[in-house]
Amino acid sequence: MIIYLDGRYVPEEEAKVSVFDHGLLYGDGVFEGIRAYNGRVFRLEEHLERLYDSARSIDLAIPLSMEEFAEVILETVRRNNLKDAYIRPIVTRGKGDLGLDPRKCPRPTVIVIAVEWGALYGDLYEKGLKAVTVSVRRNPADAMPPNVKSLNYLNNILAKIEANYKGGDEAIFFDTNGYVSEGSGDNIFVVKNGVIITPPTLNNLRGVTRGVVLEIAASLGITVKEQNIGYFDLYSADEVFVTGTAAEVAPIREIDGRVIGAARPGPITRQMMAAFRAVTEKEGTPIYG
Ligand code: PXG
Repeated sequence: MIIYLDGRYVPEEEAKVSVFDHGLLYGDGVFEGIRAYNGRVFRLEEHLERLYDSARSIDLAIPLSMEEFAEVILETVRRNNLKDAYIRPIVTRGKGDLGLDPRKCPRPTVIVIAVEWGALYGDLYEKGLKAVTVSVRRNPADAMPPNVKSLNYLNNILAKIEANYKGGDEAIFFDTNGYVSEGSGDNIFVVKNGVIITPPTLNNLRGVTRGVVLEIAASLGITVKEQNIGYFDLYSADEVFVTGTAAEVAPIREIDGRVIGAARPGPITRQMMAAFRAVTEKEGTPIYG
């Protein structure tokens, strides 16, 4: 496996970062998760824009232009001979001292990892996932905005741990106001009476896949409302699905023991899954020219 690290393409064994890197010491940094399908990188520009927005919001200057970063991503996939891949660009604050002051970190660390990748949830795309709501709340936007895709994912990991103990395939977060936020690593949608509803993105990550689903719904003439939802809307939904780069469009069949709809992927969820697959098959930045 070949990793991009600070200007060089090196074997995994040589891809080493300092123990004084603030990405490790403080989770001080940002990342992205990007997919390549059949030799093309899906929504590369949108992921890069989000990476740079995340970095800007934490006052981290990425030492590459967006065009240079795009080329590094493509070259990393090429050097690993991948066609279907999960790509993880990471930018940390860089090496500093044991204090948290970022002024002690003169140079950000830039890493790109690319690995072969297939479907995340296997047969659960047919059966549907069991989701559980969790007691840990999503970071409030006035503390640690969920739109910063930061290296500090402890909030999400705590949700995942709780879901694991409760026997759920995925966790559903609420925010501190009692509104539904998102999953531990995906956005959430409910379907009621033929209308798709998803929370606005102050209390969750503005997912690239979420954006694609909104585009698809518009093109299919399905009404989408971006509005706050609560427990009641989850439990009484006709259909629920989650979206993410790793998860793609994944149906939820049960939440906290309540069966959703007919306990199998509903018609709108299926339509979105198929349409999403079609978009990933035809779009993307070519990796091999
Ligand atoms: N919300 C959160 C909190 C995420 O981390 C998404 C939504 C979906 O965004 P995109 O742009 O991918 O549609 C994400 C991204 C994992 C894992 O192991 C998942 C993400 C990131 C890192 C790891 O499931 N999802």
